[in-house]
Amino acid sequence: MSARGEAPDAGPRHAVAGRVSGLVVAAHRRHYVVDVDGDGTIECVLKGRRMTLACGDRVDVEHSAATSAIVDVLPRRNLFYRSDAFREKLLAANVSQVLGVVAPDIPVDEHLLNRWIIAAETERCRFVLVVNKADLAGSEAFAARFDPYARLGYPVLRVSATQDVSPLRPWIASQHSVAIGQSGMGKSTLINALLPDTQARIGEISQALRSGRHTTSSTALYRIAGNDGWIVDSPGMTVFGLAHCTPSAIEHAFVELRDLAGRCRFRDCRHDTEPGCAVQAAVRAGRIAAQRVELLHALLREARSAHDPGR
Ligand SMILES: Nc1nc2c(ncn2[C@@H]2O[C@H](COP(=O)(O)OP(=O)(O)OP(=O)(O)O)[C@@H](O)[C@H]2O)c(=O)[nH]1
Ligand SMILES: [Mg+2]
Ligand SMILES: [Zn+2]
Repeated sequence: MSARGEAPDAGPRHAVAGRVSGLVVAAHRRHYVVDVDGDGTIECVLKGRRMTLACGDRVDVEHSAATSAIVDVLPRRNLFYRSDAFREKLLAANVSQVLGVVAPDIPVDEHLLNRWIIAAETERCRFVLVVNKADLAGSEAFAARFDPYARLGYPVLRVSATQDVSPLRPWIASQHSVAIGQSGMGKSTLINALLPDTQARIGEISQALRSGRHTTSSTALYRIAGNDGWIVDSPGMTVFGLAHCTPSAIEHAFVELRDLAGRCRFRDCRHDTEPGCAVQAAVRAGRIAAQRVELLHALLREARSAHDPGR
């Protein structure tokens, strides 16, 4: 990886030439760091323009003293990413759990948070909301704001990356997690606290010296010692496009609507003003949040125009 300090320290370099397999642990544009299972790391380029890789991908590398190239990618369980009409931003591959991180000192974009949940559901990942900076004044009242997400079934964990991350520990063991959130919520600090041995690998300090800001600029994967779990740190985001999700995938990602599937009078009900709509009936009865149904409509409008622009 280029020495711009954006990738974590690659650690001891894998020494033996030949074909080896490993795990992508850092990704920045088309440069990657591959962790050769327990035997050092290799900085690689990716040959061929068709593939794009993410942290968490398992790959084969053709390694020599002169160059190292990724020549094959193993099939993925899933790919967690965001997208708009123009491009895709890969966050991690083979993910089992998405950790959405919020904190009381930065205005939370709840629309964004809901998009993370939809993206996690569509990739069949568990979504956990991490309410960080529990040490700050007002944190308890702030955390209460997320009770509706707990009622939907999403774990809401209150932690302090600087004082106590123990409530989060049992949730990350043996999981393949990706931490996402707006900038400054404490994703990198949380990972440092959870995995102290890997602290040196977080490329924050050199970066802070360069720009004066502690911000993550590319994704990086950190293994959990003692099990096969890992956590991916990702750069802070302000948008999360779901252009890759079909309307039906989006509808299915709303957990509270699953029980109502097929209950509307019309099979093609858009849950808007149609008579006999079970979703609107549940909103009137207070069983479903009107805000979530508004979000559903906004996302469906977006998805319909992305997947069928003529409509
Ligand atoms: N008081 C307090 N401060 C915290 C806590 N966690 C993180 N911080 C501070 O919040 C700031 C941002 O933390 P980072 O870990 O860099 O945040 P990030 O989410 O990784 O940000 P990006 O990389 O820009 O996306 C830093 O100054 C941290 O020291 C916490 O639990 N309590
Ligand atoms: Mg960070
Ligand atoms: Zn309906």
